[in-house]
Amino acid sequence: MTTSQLARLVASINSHDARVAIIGLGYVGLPLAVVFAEAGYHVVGIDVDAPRVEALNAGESYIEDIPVERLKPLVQEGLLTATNDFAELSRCDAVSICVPTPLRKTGEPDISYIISAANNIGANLHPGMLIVLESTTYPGTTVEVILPRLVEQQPELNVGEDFFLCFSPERVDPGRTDWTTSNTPKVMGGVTANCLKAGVALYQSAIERVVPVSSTESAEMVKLLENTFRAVNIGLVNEVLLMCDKLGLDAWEVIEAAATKPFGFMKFTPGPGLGGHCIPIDPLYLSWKLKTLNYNARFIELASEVNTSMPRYWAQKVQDALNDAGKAVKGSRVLVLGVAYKKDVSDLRESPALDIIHLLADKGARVDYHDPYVPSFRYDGMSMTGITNLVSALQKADCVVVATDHTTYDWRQIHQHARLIIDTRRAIRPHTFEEH
Ligand code: SAJ
Repeated sequence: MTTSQLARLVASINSHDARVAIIGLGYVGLPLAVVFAEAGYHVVGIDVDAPRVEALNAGESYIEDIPVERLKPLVQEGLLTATNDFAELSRCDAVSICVPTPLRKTGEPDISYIISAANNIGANLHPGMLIVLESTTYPGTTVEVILPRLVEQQPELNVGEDFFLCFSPERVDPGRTDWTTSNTPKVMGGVTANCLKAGVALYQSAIERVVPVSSTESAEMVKLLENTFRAVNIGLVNEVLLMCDKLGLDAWEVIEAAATKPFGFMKFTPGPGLGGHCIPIDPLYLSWKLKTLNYNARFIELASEVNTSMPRYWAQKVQDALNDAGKAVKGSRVLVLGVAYKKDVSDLRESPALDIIHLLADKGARVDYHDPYVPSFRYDGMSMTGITNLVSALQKADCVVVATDHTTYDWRQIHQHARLIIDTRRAIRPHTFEEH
């Protein structure tokens, strides 16, 4: 009786002879490559970005979560190599796809990176191979987009017998050290039962807990629920801010007090809007898919409407505050503190701080910014260089806007030198400065 391809693959996983490829060496792919290499596999990182490939092969890390002292030994031992040659896949037993899934300008999903990866894998598909998609995408992508592109190039191979296809959502939270790739539970769905067995066998050999679900579509939906949960709850607290404004209440006080409830409540905080390349985008993959099924995902649409309205709300707050001080926005000096999309990161993607800058500049304000993580930027048609002398800029500004509450800020100093502050993060709590 011939040994099944599954048995052969599982044997190579158990003996750690399996070669594992990771397509896409970003904040998801590189940590995953390191985790598999640390588990003892030979890992081939594949990326189209030549400088990244070069850096990795030199043992240099460009991802904050992976310090060089973790990466270098793996490269030196030959357990981790990088290339831009997809033909390497023909020598690999497993491949995880960790490529971006952005939105097009039209607001529709852009799965071009997934399609490119699927075509490259299809060209190198061989019996016994396991393919795991990790990129966040709409339910159905694995079966409707990846599978056909594998089978069309290797029609003699059958999924679940000759090769295995799974979806396993990434759960990386950049900058986090308590929950990492190896200790965060990993959901896994397979196209067939054998596919699931193959995916679980590989991932549980390197990750503490693997959570099997009944299909790839279920696994795809799990991730979208996780991020839609965040987008909707952030939208809710932003609307709580708008309501408290009308009621003359302090939204942060209300939320802090509600958060003392030890059960049945989860704290989110209002802010300048919704940034990052995940939370503002992933739920729209789900609402887009549901539209094709003639269903309107109302919570997602409403949350997006509220969250994207926040920069305008805060720009209006600046205008009102300057007006109360007898100043027009036009010609006023406004200093924005923090342009990254959230604290303690340098990532600008979808940052609402940039929308606030745009809106104020359009009203004629002279806008500067300071961000310890972003000395200068060119993004979305804007290019600015941050100010370096913070105290002097605080004193010169007619209004200071706290957009990103980086931990390194000295809020007492900011409170002392700024004549007018619009604080979108409630980072400054004067009562904590009063000498007791
Ligand atoms: N935000 C608020 N109020 C909140 C929480 C967040 O205004 O109470 C804002 C943030 O400032 C930011 C945006 O929402 O602009 C998104 O923040 P986030 O931390 O939810 O998003 P990401 O993209 O940094 O990371 C999230 C991960 N976050 C956490 O679990 C804390 C996680 O959901 C995923 O690993 C990641 O998205 C992803 O890759 O999907």
